[in-house]
Amino acid sequence: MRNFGPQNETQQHMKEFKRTLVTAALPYANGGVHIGHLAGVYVPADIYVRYLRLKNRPVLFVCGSDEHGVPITIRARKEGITPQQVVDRYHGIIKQSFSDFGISFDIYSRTTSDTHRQTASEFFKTLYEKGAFIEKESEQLYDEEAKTFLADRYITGECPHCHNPKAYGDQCEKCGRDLSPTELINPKSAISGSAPVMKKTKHWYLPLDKHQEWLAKWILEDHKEWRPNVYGQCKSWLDMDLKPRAVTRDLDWGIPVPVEGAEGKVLYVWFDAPIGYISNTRELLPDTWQTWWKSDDTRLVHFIGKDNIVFHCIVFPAMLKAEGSYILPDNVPSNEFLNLEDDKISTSRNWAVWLDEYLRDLPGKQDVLRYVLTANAPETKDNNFTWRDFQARNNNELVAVYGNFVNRALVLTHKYYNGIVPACGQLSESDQSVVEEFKGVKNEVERLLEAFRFRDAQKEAMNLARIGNKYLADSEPWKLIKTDPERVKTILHISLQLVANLAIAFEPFLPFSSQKLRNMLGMNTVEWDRLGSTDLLTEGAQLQPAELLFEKIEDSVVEAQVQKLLDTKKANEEANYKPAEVKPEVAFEDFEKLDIRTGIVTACEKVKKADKLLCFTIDDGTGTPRTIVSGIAQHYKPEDLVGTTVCFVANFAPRKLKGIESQGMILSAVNFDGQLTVITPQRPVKPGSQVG
Ligand code: B3M
Ligand code: ZN
Repeated sequence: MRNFGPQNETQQHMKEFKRTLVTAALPYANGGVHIGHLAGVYVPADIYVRYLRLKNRPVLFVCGSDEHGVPITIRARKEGITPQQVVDRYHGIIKQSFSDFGISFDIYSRTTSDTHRQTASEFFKTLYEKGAFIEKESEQLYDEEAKTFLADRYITGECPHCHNPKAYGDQCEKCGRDLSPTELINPKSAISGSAPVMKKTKHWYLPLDKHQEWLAKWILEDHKEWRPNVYGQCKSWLDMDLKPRAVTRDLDWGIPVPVEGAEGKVLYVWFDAPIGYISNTRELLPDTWQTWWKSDDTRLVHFIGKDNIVFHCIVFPAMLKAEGSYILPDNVPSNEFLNLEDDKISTSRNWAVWLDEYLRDLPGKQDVLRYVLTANAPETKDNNFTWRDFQARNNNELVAVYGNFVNRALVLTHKYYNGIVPACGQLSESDQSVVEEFKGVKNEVERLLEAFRFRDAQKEAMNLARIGNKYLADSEPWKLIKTDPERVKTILHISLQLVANLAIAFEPFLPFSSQKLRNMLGMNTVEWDRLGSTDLLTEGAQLQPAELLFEKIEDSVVEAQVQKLLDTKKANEEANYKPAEVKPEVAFEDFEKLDIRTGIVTACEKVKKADKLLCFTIDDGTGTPRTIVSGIAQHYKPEDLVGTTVCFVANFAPRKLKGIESQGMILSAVNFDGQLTVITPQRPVKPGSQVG
């Protein structure tokens, strides 16, 4: 039996709260959902909420699309449609993906809703009337032709660091550096192409410096239990001293600033978006939403990605505190990033696995992705998703451990007892120890889930299946059926109880498979508190036919996915390809020194102990075969080129390569991706013809 440690702080602390409000970061409605989003925010949040529901703790799970902000207006401009059309399209796609993957929000709304507009507007007004803002005039870049102020993203120019000519006013995507628009060389407005000028404008600022003191105490002293990455990021912000932050923008897409003299200005997207959590709660529960936001016995938990930490731990709490009637978050479990095949996930480079495409290619495999993303969750450090690992976890864990155990227990029960749960006899010592072992799993899974350690919690659930597999392998009922049939009944009885436990333990993690398994077992309800018990299925109960819970994923399936990514990479390289710089001038006489000729390849073979070399025999028209060794073995099979007319430098000084004397050099072109193609004449020519 394993040793289960004392309950940790979080678990004890939980008990003071009557209800939990869980929010998941509002995704920007300018693209779909990819595996990075799912792994970082939505799967862990969903596991947590499903768990709390199973524990019968009052919980609300709130999310929605974030539909304001400059990137949406840029997308709209690029596509020649309105920002509203952009967000309508993506809101639908995002909502569908979440529902397909079983992310069980109580509400998924949007920040263009009337409720949100009203809630955010009132919130701003309250702060304004309380004098919680400061007003400041500043100089900002202005497009005189388009008559509009320019968001940093709307200014392009040359990067002062890497000289990328297409850097943005806030960032250079080539070298990754953060920039400010005034640093750009030759800045231009992305709207009219004209050079922007400086113009005065007034904005409202949240003076975070005035909140510094209580924030520092609240986070650094009272919330030491926050994840180290979250706590550490907050600490470094606080150490740098907080500064006032503008909460309004000169933009025509967003919620109008509800005060006089603010025409043409909207709330900054990061001011209105977190209020979206409130608006969406209010939309769902128009009469009782305040219980979830304004009573001290509600626990507020924000699930977010690491790039959102400062907004959720510092800016939004300062807004809530300034308003005065709201609770503050109790925890902000933020994940690090998930990479894809060792490269940063990127929407603009399309380096991502999109959920809608995943389901098109791998229909019905939602739980496999949920499982792999949790098993690899970037909880403490950035992590990597690879298709090979995806396949291995499916085949070696879901199929070989979980699915295999379930299948063996069910198939044997059908074979020996027509699918009827057999009676349990006297427990042997080994039965006892198995029963003891899986009793402990419940506490352990709960302890880990309440500490937001989803990866380890899922491992514990999987451990139940390992216990089961080992139990069957050790007790070998298929051998005992002839000699000791009574004993087999007990073994299968216990195994089936274990299977039923698996359906419960995996319910928060793999809801689709749990449902399928429960159907096979005839379990209509999931009673989490009975996890670990041995009377989940009653003797004499009829089981449904066994179906496979998971299927093996073949090499060809993951190879196709890898190929899809390679194609993306190639398309990106192609899009970014620039021909190499032209070399310094040479005189015609120098060129004339080279004797380039054509010849026909009469034989070609691999050079032993050299991966890159092919040895060619060339008919160069002289009657004496010419040998040329060329480094193109990775681009051609030897037989591919026999019979082809190639061009070669005929007066190259002979050189020895791997013991073979090479008499010349075959000409080839290098593609942008490094692929070599030999140069052949466009019309037939005699071997030995001069090229020039
Ligand atoms: N829309 C940013 C993001 O997706 C964002 C979060 C808002 S949560 C209030 O990174
Ligand atoms: Zn740069």
